[in-house]
Amino acid sequence: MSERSERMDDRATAREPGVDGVGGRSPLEGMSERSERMDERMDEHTTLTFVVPGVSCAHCQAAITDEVGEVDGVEQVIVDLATKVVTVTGRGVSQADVVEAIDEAGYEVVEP
Ligand SMILES: [Cu+2]
Repeated sequence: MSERSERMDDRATAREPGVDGVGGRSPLEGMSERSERMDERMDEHTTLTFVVPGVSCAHCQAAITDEVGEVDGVEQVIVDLATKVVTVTGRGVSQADVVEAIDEAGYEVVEP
């Protein structure tokens, strides 16, 4: 453990003499690492939202819930009649697949 952190300090000192005691990482590196982690998490568990203005009643709600529910990886579909927003959660869900499923149900997704 201590050997490893010594090495990291050496590397940080070699590249950026000013950075000391920040774990051997520049702020920029920290940012890219964070966004990589977010990508991994998105692959694990995804929440996607779609605006579907054509949704107006319980029938629309059921049709979209059924169709989108069959998309690979989808765990939950919430169709909000008031906001016309369809919220899909699941694992590794493809946005294109959901749009297609909503289309098959007879509704159109628009850009927010
Ligand atoms: Cu309806």
